[in-house]
This record gives sequence, structure tokens and C-alpha cells, in this order.
Amino acid sequence: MENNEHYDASDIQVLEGLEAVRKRPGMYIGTTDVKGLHHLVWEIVDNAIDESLAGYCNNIEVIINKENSITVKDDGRGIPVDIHPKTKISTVETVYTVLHAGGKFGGGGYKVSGGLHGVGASVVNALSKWVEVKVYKNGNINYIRFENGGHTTEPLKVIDKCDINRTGTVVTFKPDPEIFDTDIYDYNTLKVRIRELAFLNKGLKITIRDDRDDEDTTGETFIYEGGISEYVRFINQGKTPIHENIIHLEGTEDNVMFEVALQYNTGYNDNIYSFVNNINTHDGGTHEEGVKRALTRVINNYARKNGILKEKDESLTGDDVKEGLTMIISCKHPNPQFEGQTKGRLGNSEVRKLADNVFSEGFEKFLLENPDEAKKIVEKAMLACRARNAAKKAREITRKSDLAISNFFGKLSDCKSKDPKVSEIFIVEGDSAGGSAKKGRDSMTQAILPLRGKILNVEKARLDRALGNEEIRTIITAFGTGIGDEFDLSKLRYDKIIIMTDADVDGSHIRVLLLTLFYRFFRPIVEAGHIYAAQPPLFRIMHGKTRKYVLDEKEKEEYLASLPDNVRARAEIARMKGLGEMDAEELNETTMDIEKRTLRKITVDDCVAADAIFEKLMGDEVEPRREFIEENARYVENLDI
Ligand code: 28F
Repeated sequence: MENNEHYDASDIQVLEGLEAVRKRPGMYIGTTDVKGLHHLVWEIVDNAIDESLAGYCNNIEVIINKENSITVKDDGRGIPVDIHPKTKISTVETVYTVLHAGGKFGGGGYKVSGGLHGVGASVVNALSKWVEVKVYKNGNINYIRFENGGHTTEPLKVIDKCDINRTGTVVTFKPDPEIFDTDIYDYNTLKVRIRELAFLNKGLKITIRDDRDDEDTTGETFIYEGGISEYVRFINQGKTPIHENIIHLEGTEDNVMFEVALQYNTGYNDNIYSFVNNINTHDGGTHEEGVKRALTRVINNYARKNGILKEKDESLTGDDVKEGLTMIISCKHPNPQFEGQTKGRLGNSEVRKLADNVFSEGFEKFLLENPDEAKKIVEKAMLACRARNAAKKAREITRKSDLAISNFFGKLSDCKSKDPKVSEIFIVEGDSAGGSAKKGRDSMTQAILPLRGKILNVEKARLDRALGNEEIRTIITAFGTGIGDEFDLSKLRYDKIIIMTDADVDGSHIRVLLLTLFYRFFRPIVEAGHIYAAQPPLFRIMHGKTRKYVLDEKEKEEYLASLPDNVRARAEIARMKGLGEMDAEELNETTMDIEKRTLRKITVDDCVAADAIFEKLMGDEVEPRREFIEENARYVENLDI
């Protein structure tokens, strides 16, 4: 049969290529946990975005289907269906079965060189149970299907006609459950990144829809003609801007596109995010360095020239000028060099100068043309500088000596071991749970820090005021790392910092406050993965003398199913309201014992999300709060962050 003719040596090599991906998926998508599962979507979406960057696609749709397969649609030119000269099979089959050596790793590609599309498609194919591709082109709907890690079930064929003017690519794939720890997609995870991609690609319309949930298949559409300026407006909603207009600056040099949008608000947090070819450069890089260098220089020059900074005054630092600053930096580069452990840093040195030039020229102009706003921005930086100095003085109080004091006053029940590698500290909500935790713990390795009521809302406070709060001082002292610019991660006294709060709204509120504190003042501890959330049981199932605590719905169903019918019929199920309902032994058994407990590692993204939710719950504006509560009302009983 002729369609077997093309199964020659090159096919064996092709399938060996995809076989390599199945053997070591981590090499290609980082992890095979829920993050890797979502990464598959970004590989396909990036190809559609590349088609948009090439100027041919205006709409992208992402659909989570019933069985947790994903469909991505674009209205681009459609992957070519002709026979590929080198591989003797169709280009679309080539793109999905040949592992492009080299090529871009990670997010969207900014390709000035011939719109080459990325390596992602074949990797997704290798890690999927099945993949279907439809190409709308030349009035035909061309279709091809792959199964079990990329084996073509039948060569590309026309399955139907379509409007001659309709072109585009539709890809549906089902991740292979044998490769991934979970195959359940998270709508919010997809939505947040899709919204971000819409901000980063102005004018591109991206829609997301969740067809797993029958009553809610409306979906959401994101399109931002204002691009990253609208991203700044979005982040600043609920905050009070210092200047009305969002500053937008851009410039291109040697095919490198650079743009930045910024707006100061009256808060103390800085929200600075940078991207290269749509990839979030979490660790910054030359684009961010160029902007920050220019920002500090321009503000200092302006302050001195206008007599706001006197000759004798020390210059403002990068930290002073970024207080209250919301800024998005986006760079599109044909040949980006990503550096660092997680490839999260841009290394191209030429970008530093481009960023500095574009930013300093534009920002100087803004300050000259808006003297009132300029004065406010500079004065805010001056206040930050004074607070920084005040904090330096205030910080003396959190020296080692305080450890003895806070131990003495019984706030912190420290563990006996002084070895950070085996020590952990539970930050517990309320005295009753704190008491049980102290009784139930392993006092060799487990320290307990009970929190009395709400800690200070640090979102609104500068470092010097935060240091004035008793609870925060005890936390700082217990951690041992110091805070602010004398922070030293190597002095951290515990390997795990475990937040243990009730599973109710109040507990979530405390958790949000703590995450904001850690995100604001202890980010390296979060990034190093030392922060965890304890997972207290949600249900207690009682039958006879047995008391079984289970984590969630899933475990509850599994446990009940494991009981004989007559026992199950008599079982009593109670929804746990709080840690205080368990005695010391139960608390230890279910939530603290290293062998039995479940901990959830907190990531920076959790903190950012908490920060955003925090802003909505605690921010100045009422509107976002009402909207947020309405949006989340349907599952407020376990408002989990
Ligand atoms: C739902 C996911 O993958 N869209 C894509 C295109 C368009 C072209 C293309 C893709 C040429 C040989 C590399 C069409 N016409 N959406 C997508 N749209 N790939 S992927 O070409 C593939 C390159 O291999 C395309 C003219 N040039 C490029």
C-alpha cells in the first residue's frame, strides 16, 4: 500500500526522536507535574502566537474539553500541507513528528527570520495519548491524527470542504496520563497566562472556555488594543495612581523591539514584571537593568536640578525610586540568550543600552512636561529613602538578643535542634491551636509560633512601620535572616516554614497577610521553596470507635468506598471548622507528623496571587472588593489561596 512506502529509515529516526522525549520529558517541558501539564498548552498556543507575530492570525481560542483534552484554534495561514522536501511527508506531519534540534525552548517565539515555528508541537505529540490537527486551507479541511506518543494513525487527508477564505490551524490533544502526575487542567492557571499573552500582544484576541462545566460555558475573551499599558492599568486597579496617564515608551534597534509602560501608585509595593518574546523573565536581566539604571539616574538628576535633593543629601537608591512603581517591560528579540538556573534571565548585553536610552529619553521628557507629577514622584522616593534609614535604625531591635526575649515571653516555642536542615517552624493561627501544636509536636525538630489575631497589614506599611509590629518582629527574629538590605538567606534557622491556619475565610485572610509579608520582605525564602501551607483535614468520619480524618472530598469518597456497606451507612461525617476541633494528638497525626502529613509548597506565584487578592480585599477601592466577592461567592466557603 503506497502510504506505507514512506515508513522508511527517516520514520524510525523520527519515532526515536519522540521516544527520547517520552523517556526524559523533564528535559523538554521541565516537570511532569501540573506545571508540565499546562506547559503543553503553552507550546501549542505559542505556535499560534508566532503566527500572530508574523502578522497572519488575529484570533486564538483555547478550550478545555470534557475529558480534559485541550483544543487550540487560530485563524492564521494554516500549517503548510504540501509534502516537505526533506522528509517526504506533509509539512504538518513533519512539524508534529520531527523533533526540531535547537529551536526555541520555552515560551513564544519572536521570529524575524522567516516565521520559523517552534519545537513545541512534536514535544506535545510525544507526550500525548492522541493529537488531532485540522488545517483549514485552499477551501479544504485537512486532517491528521497521532496516537500513543506521536504515531501517525493515518496520513494527512481532506475530510471536508470549507469556505475558500477560511484559513487556520486547529489542534486538539489529550496528554498521556502515564506521563503526567495529573491530567486535570486548572481553568484559572490557563486564564491568567492567556490574559497576560493578550496584554503582551496588543490587538490579539484570545478566548478561553471550559466545556467541562455544563452550566458555565460562556468563557472569557481578552483583547487589549493598549497592550502593556493596559496591563499596568490592570495591576493598578484598586490602587491610587500618583499620575493619571500611564507612561508608555518604545524603541527598536537592529530588529530588537523594546517597550515599557509604567505608573506610580501611592502604595509601597513595587510590581515590576519583564518579558522577552512573551516569556516572563522572573530573574530580570539586561532589559530590566537598563531601565532601572536609567530610572535612578533620571530621578536623581531631576531632584538635584530642581533643588529637591540638596548637595549634601545622599543620592536616592534603586529601591527608593521603585516604591509604588507598577511597570511592565517587554522586549522582542530575534536571538535571546536566556541565563540562570531556570532560564529566567535575559543575558544579551546590547539590550541594556537600548533600554537605558529609550527609557531615559522618554522619562526625562515626561518629568519636564509634567512638573506636578514629577514633584510627587520625587518626593515619594525621598520619603522612601528616609523610611529606609529609619528602618536601618529600627532593625537593630531584631538582633539575635530578641530570640531569647521572644522565647522568654513564650511567643516562640523553639525546637531543641539547632540544625536548620532538620528544623521546621509552624506559624499557627490562634492560641488554642497553638497550644495543641505545642503539645503534639516533635520538640526536637518542630518550633511553634502562635499568632495572636491579625498581623499588621504590611501591604500598606513601609518596612519601618512593619518592624514596629510585635508579631512581625517575632517572626523576623525567629527566622534569623534579618530583613531588607541586610537579609541573609544563609542565616535562615529552619528548613521549612509551615503556615498552619484554619480552612475558613479567616484562616485564608491570615494566610494572605503572611504571604504578603513573605512576598514583600522575605521573597528569597519563598523562591528557595522554604514556605509551606499545612493541609489540615477537611472532614472527620466517625464509625464505631474509629475517627478517620481525611484531607478533602476525594479522600472522603475513597475512604467511604473502602468501608463495608453497613459500616458506611452508620458513618458520621463532620466538616472540620478549624484546627481547634482537634486535640494535640489528632493535630499531630493529621497535620504535623512528618510521616503522615501533607504540605503544599508555596510558590512566588501563590504570593503574587495572594497579593492581588489581598489588594482586592484590603485595597482602598470598594469596587474591586465587591466584584471579587461576587466573582468568588459561589465557593467562598473554602476560599483557598
Ligand atoms: C493551534 C496551534 O500551530 N499555528 C501554526 C503555522 C503557519 C505556518 C507554519 C504554523 C514552515 C515549515 C516550520 C504557513 N504558511 N496553531 C498553530 N500556524 N507553522 S503553526 O509553518 C511551519 C514552518 O516548518 C506557515 C507559510 N509559512 C508558515
